[in-house]
Amino acid sequence: MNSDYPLTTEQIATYQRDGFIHLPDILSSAELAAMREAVTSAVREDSVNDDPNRVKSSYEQIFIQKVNLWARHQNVRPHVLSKRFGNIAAKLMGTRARIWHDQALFKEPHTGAKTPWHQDTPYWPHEPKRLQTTIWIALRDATIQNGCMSFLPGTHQLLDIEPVNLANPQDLYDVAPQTRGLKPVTIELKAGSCTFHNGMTFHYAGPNRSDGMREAFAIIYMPDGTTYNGVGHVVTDQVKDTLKVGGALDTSLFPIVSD
Ligand SMILES: O=C(O)CCC(=O)C(=O)O
Repeated sequence: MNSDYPLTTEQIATYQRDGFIHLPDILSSAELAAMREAVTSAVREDSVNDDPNRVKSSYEQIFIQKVNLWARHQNVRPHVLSKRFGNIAAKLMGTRARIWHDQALFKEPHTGAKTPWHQDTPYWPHEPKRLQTTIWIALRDATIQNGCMSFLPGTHQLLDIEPVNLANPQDLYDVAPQTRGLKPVTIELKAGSCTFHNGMTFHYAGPNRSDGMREAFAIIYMPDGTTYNGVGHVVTDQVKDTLKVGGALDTSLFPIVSD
């Protein structure tokens, strides 16, 4: 997991122009099998107390989301701390990369709802917000039928848009009229392949209309030097006492993962 993935200067330029990139075969089949096993076991363990018969909120209907697995599950750690991914994130951002958090995103068969168009970074207690990047790894093939992702090219340049409420989404053209006329790029992924997207790029995933779980694992990176602005977030709220508003997010929960 620490061997380098060759990234060309064209790929870096494409990412910086569009705000996302598709990188095929980021994992060997053995690495994919190990990651799938680690992540699916962690999701299973973290779900033991969830009542399967509860009425799900509209947010919970989008996906099963388990955050920061690496901090609780030994088997997930090496995947999240992977230098291969961290070095790609650093090259795309143009700075050293720290982990912000990871998340399993499992869209349930038939019932998994669409993930509305949104940007990510506005939800995060970070300053500045321009470069954060997410690797979204397909643990099973991600297809149009089971809810693969789509991106709006160039929208990472839109820095002042009101955050979309994922539970009760506003119309994309109301929050970001500048996106009218842009053509979404939909990317189906083979298991073991990934996309990277800038946290400001508008993205979307369709509902899961298939018989199988859409299993994805995302690792989110922030540039070294990103500071904490004190806004509430599930990752930082748990360690609030160790953080200073205006101070760098540089504790052991946010390790450097690039050379
Ligand atoms: O997995 C999904 O449906 C959406 C993922 C997403 O929004 C993200 O990784 O930022």
